[in-house]
Amino acid sequence: MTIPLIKKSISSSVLLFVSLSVFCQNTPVKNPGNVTAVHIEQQKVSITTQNAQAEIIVYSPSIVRVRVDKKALLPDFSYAVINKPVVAKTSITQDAQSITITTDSVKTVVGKNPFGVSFYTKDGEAINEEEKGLQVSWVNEEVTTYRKMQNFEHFVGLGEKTGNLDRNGSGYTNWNSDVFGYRTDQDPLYSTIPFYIGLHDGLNYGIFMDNTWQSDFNFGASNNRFSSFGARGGELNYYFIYGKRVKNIIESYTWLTGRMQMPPLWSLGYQQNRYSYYPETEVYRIAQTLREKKIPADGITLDIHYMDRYLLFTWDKARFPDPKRMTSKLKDMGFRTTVIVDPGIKVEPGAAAWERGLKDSIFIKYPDGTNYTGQVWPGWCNFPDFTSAKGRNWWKNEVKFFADNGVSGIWNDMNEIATWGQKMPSNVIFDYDGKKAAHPEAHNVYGLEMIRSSYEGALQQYKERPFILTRSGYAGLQRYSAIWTGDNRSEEDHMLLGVRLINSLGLSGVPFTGMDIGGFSGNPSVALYTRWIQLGAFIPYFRNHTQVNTKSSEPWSFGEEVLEISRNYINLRYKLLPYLYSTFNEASENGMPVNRSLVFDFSDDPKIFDWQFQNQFLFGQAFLIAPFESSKDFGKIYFPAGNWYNLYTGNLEKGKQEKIIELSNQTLPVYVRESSIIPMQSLIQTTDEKPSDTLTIHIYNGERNNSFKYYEDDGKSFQYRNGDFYSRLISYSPSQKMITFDKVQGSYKSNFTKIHIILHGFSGANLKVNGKAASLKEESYSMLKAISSFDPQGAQYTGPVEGVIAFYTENLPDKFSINY
Ligand code: NBV
Repeated sequence: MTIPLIKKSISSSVLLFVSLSVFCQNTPVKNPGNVTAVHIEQQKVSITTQNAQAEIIVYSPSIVRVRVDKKALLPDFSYAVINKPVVAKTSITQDAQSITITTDSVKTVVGKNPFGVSFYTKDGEAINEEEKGLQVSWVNEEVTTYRKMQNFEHFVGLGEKTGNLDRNGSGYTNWNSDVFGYRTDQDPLYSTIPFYIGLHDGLNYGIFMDNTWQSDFNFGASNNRFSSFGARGGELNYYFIYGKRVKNIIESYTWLTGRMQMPPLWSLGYQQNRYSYYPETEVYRIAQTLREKKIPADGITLDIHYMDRYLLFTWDKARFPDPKRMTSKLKDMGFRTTVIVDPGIKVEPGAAAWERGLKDSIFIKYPDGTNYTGQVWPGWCNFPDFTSAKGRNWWKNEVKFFADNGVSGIWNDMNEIATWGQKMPSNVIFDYDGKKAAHPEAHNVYGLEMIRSSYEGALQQYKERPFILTRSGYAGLQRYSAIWTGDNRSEEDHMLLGVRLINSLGLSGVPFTGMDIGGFSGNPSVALYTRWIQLGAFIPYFRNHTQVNTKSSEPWSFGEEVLEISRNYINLRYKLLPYLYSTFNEASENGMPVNRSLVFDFSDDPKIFDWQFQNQFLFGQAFLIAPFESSKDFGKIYFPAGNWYNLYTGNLEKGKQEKIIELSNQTLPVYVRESSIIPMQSLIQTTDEKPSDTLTIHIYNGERNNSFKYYEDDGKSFQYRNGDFYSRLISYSPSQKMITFDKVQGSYKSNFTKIHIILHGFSGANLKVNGKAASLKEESYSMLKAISSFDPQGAQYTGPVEGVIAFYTENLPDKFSINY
């Protein structure tokens, strides 16, 4: 039979089918195929398809988990997820075409011919759908799911990722990497958080793919059809999260992966750092100079030169003859000491830590049972297996070394794992908590399990809140540690990228974040340093750091003017600590970011994705920060909906407006959102010092209802968990013309006995406290005065129109309200 004959005898559509199925049979891309069996339980559907196994599990009314594998699903295990499904009203129905799983908030439809999973609102609006025709697919062991690109879909989050706020058009890989002096478009960087938020048509959702293998996310990069996510191995395992607002999605994601603990108060102060301060006289000189020059500070950090030849759990005794005496002297001066730790333990017979590790057999190994050896700072090293309980316990005991020497903070570096050559072999075996995993599966969680060990070790040894800092990590890292963005460069672009990285981490469940202020590699210009340190006052972890052999980078190293500006902004940071600490409380209670990309509050305003405005963020709920390159004389700012007060002049700016503003190196553009409630304290030089007895609360007039949960505790212990905190909700209702201070909660005695309320933009005519005319001490006031010594040249208080009222309240009832 000849080919033309066949062509004649069958229609072209049949021909197409024949050729497609021939194509499919031979394709290197494999799919699950059709559903062949379904087993329904209360909140779970187990599915068998022609080529795969799947499970759909309702985790909560708004969280649905999907698992798919070519083989039988393995027993459940995760380093990231800490919660099990909660009971949620669920209805599961099926017909020949599909299975429908409906909760109170989301409808999941599983197609049967072929298998595919899509998510809708209860009203049937598409939130996130399988891209028809492509399905879940495997190319060898690499598994991917393709999601239909929705109209004008925006994507944000994915943790520490370079690029734009809106990731549409970009693709990313997760493989924790040591990337010294990375480019501003480099990918991947140090940590992996496979969680993003998608937004379109007023609908918002999150996707968390819990898979530790190297993973890839594509948000319409090099294609016009789909977004996709997948991994180079393991099962497709993701959580779909539906939420009305970005905030609800972050809350659900951090319910799954955990939230930060309250940080020690000192870790919110200014931290002085360089690679490296030594010997101890140099450390004292730095501490002393900070005090003499009246630069508030709480922390000094020691980089690798404190160790004896970089041997972990040692001190270089020539440089630091009596570390305990030094840390205690520093403590007396109001400084906490943080030291760096790397995972590499030098292979050196006689070296105590290595001998102990060898004896306890806690190092990662080759399949033949010999320890893996890689080269890093100390020379050839072995590496503890933090994915084994034994390895973690070993490390926890070693951490005693720091407790014994009065060290307060543990800074985990090089934990990607970084080794010279950056190519750990694939056949290195990790315990993976008994399941055994080779390097490609364990790599991305190594850093997470290291900080878990450091955190738990510190808890065990210190009995106080530990401060842990890390460079690498995986989803859930916020439970143990703060993170900083590694080896940036002293360049304008890096300062702005740092802001986006921090904002993205905040959207990805990690509120306690920092970047090297001033830049790590290279030397910043005077102007850049100035702008960066101003910005640092509004960064959750505020640390100045620089590379070995760079110029000095302490605030006094750039001349008198820069010193004064730095001091002004660090002062402001310290006065804002009651506000910041309360904001951290929110982070620890419900996972909210401290630094909030504008998408957090204004997700339906497409303007905020504009590259010109994408670096703007809110510091907590009140402050709009507009970072610009220090080299610019003018900058364009976008005010989102609402009214905004210039922090320095009090002038009002209308929202939904772009505006060109003049820039000065004296001030960072900062605006206060209308209706904001901002508690502040008097200036202190270290958090060890008690502020004055007066808590000053600034309230800004506005059209928006607002509330702020003011929070205090002892700043160091875990007693707050037993109710030993002081908190009260302060609410502002413009429609009722009322400000309410709720009853105090908790047993902690506040640091403050007086409240000083400063109303910005209110008319003072009829102020009443609890219904009675208030005998108020009225005074004309300005924000400039409120943050005295914060006195940028030329700024004059010119608004708001109706003036500002300040009054003291003493002996007020527990709950009180102010009418105006
Ligand atoms: O320990 C030295 C540095 C440290 O200062 C820096 O912050 C880390 O990101 N560390 C990397 C090792 C290598 C630096 C080139």
